Amino acid sequence: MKIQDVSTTPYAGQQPGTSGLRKKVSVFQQAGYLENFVQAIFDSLDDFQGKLLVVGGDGRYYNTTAIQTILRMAAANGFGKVLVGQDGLLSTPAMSCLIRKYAAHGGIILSASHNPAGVDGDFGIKYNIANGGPAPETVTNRIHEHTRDITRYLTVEASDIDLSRRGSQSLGNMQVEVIDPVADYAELMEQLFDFERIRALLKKPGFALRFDAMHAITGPYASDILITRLGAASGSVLNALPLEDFGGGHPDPNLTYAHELVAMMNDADGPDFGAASDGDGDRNMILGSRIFVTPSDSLAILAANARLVPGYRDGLAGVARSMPTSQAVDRVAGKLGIPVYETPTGWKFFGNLLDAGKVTLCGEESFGTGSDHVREKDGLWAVLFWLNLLAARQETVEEIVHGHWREYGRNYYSRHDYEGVDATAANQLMDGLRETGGELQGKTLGSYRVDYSDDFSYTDPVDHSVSRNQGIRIGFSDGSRIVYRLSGTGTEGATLRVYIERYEPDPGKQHLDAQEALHDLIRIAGEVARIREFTGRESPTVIT
Ligand code: VG1
Ligand code: CO
Repeated sequence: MKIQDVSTTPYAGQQPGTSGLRKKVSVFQQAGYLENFVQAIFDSLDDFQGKLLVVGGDGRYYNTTAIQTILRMAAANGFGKVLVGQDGLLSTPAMSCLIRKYAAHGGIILSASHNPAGVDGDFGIKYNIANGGPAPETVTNRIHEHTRDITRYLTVEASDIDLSRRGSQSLGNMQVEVIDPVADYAELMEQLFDFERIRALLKKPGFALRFDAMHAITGPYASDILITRLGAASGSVLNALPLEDFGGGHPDPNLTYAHELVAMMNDADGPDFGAASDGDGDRNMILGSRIFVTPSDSLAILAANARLVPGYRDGLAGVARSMPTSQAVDRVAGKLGIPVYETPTGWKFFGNLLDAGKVTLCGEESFGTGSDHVREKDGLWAVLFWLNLLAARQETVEEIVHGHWREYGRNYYSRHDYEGVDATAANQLMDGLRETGGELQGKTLGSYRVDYSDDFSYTDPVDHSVSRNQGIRIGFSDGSRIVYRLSGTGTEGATLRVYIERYEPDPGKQHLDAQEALHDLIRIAGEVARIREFTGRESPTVIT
């Protein structure tokens, strides 16, 4: 094997965001751009000679090109073996499952998640460590440092690996094994959930299910698990074929982008259960007949009912949620007498808590839910959890949600996104909030009294690392909250996210439309941050 030492110069801005490095495809296509970042990953790792690496992506444009480059570089850098999904496909949770199951040194995921794909779309790359989870900030910072003074990368001259053929091939001294992307993941799901019972539910006359894979990675996973293994009707999985441009769509499972499914579920004769996942398969949206379950409520409901599911029969050690996620799960944890942890946005912050056995379930308001079965959020896992609950409780989605609100109260919740705003203006808005924030305490805004206002800072309870500036919080004396932060996953301009929450214990007042119930707080949020003034926008681009 002849190793080539190729000289290169650094590219600015190769800093991983909330979830890996995401840029336009055209940026990744620049000579040496991908190679620099991959070499920086390898240069930041210890003791990987002869070890196992897992590689795969969400099937978007540039996926297989990038994989061939990475395979050659992995061989040149001294990995012993690489597992790669057939046709280069692996969902993010399946990647996590494989790293753990085969004790790999780590994995490289090619995905920009729900960001649009195609020649003019986005591409992304992310490194996961040996526990199967996203690299923590200590590692991503080290990778970024390496990208700043990189002078060379290593590769080998070799022809492309045939990614369509399962089995072993060699690339220099390294072995490449092309594997079924679904099988190991599906087996793990069979261990956690009561497939027998779900099968019986799906067989019930009149019970209909629709899963929208949005032409992204979950198509093959959903078809295998829901149709082949669980016996759902053949038309149950929509848009099942992964396409390089995701069919021109936006595989972000929310009320705006999954409108086709939402419309179907709102139909009087619509299905009983609906769900969708995102580009890389780690998100989930849950719908019942004419009801949308907010991700924050979903997390709380899964926690409250976990003992009904075989994998969680013994109960939960604790739960964790990202800071902007609603406090609904806190109430469940309170009742169960288990701890709840509040982390910054991004799944990488859950890894230490899961590894230390401090939490079993965790979730984010951004349609992410998961558990200690892997170290990523997991879209299909959440779908199976819900199906298991429906089967065990013999209730509809609506009955379960309404019953939950009656018992715990309802946390009205909404997130308003202002996408693609001017980055300078967005930063000025955040700076303004940081300055005025301190003066708000004790003040009254509308009918709400400010209890605290701060810029969220997190100290990891396991390794004691500190992450600052994770979002501005304004907390009110009745438990209501407004949170502001800028997105760390976008590739154009800035995206301002405003999260609004209000608690309603009275069952007689729990059935308002969320926007209506949060009306006053939404107005306050706009005024305090002077959103219109800074962004020039009258209203958000996406409301969830
Ligand atoms: C968003 C979400 C965050 C999530 C991240 C990655 O980040 O808010 O909760 O972890 O996307 O999800 P940001 O920085 O844009 O708010 V995924 O499905 O894109 O891997
Ligand atoms: Co995703």
